[in-house]
Amino acid sequence: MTNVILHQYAGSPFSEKIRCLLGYKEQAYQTVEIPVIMPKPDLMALTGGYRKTPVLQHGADIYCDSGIICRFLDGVFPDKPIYPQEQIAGLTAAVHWTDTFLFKVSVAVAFQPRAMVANDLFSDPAVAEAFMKDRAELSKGSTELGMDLSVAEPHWLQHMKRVEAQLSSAKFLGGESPTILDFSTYHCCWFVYKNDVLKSDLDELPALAQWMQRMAAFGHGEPTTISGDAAVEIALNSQPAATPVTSETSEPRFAIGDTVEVLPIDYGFQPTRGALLLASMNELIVQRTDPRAGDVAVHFPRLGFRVAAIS
Ligand SMILES: N[C@@H](CCC(=O)N[C@@H](CS)C(=O)NCC(=O)O)C(=O)O
Repeated sequence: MTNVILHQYAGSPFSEKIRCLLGYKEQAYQTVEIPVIMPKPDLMALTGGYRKTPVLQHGADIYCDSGIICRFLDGVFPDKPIYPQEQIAGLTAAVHWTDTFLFKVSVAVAFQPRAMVANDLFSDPAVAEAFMKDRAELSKGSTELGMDLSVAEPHWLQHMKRVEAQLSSAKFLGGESPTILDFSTYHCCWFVYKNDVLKSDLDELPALAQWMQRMAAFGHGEPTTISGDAAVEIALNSQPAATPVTSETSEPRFAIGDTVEVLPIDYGFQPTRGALLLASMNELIVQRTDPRAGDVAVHFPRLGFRVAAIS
């Protein structure tokens, strides 16, 4: 078994994308339930700054962002591949739009006032206040998370109708079998329609509702929970598999070995600092040494991240 550890929480849509993929790939894996809001000390020991959810760990290799996590999982569990090469440019663009713009739209739709009554997160005012404060911190300096419902709702409905039309003639968005676009679209739909108040909107979208059932039927694989501390210990007792690669670079401003910081370009601007190991078309890797986790290689997707000098 390839021992992967998913750092996640139950209500996280991007975690659902990964759980669903691990279900499709029929894999056993370990999970760490991480806090929904900061602080996340065990996660920080592994990532060195990146705070979003989910993160995947394989020994001392730490994968930040569902984009690189899905690529890694598809590589180590190659049965039922989800990145058909003959569609790769269009697919990558569609997935990026879905994980950024459509996700932002889905957040506004899922958190609309009529849906809040059925949202457990907001039943305790103190918890709700702490959550809102944390998410304000997450989106500090960014305009990428907030959208008015009056803008979001029509965009959501238009896309759901397009998805309905496409799924009326195919089992999956990828055709006969799912591609990464199915998993990206699914987590946005899951986030909106898991709310009982919004679920009835699916009555108008029967092909989409059936596709959601097909995606849900993949299950979540076989997860076993471990503590955050145990996961940090696993990193400490492992060596990163990633090694420096000088043969290709998507970052002409930096050389392999330079100390840099890597951070998302949309929101959650907490950087991870370390020595650049790889800057390829698909991936960035930095190596860092943590007092608790030891030497770790932290992986990011190239798309949606930037490399900067440490000021
Ligand atoms: N581009 C990231 C987005 C991840 C993201 O925004 N996750 C949300 C939860 S689903 C998050 O990090 N929220 C703040 C937190 O969990 O601290 C990915 O694909 O993994």
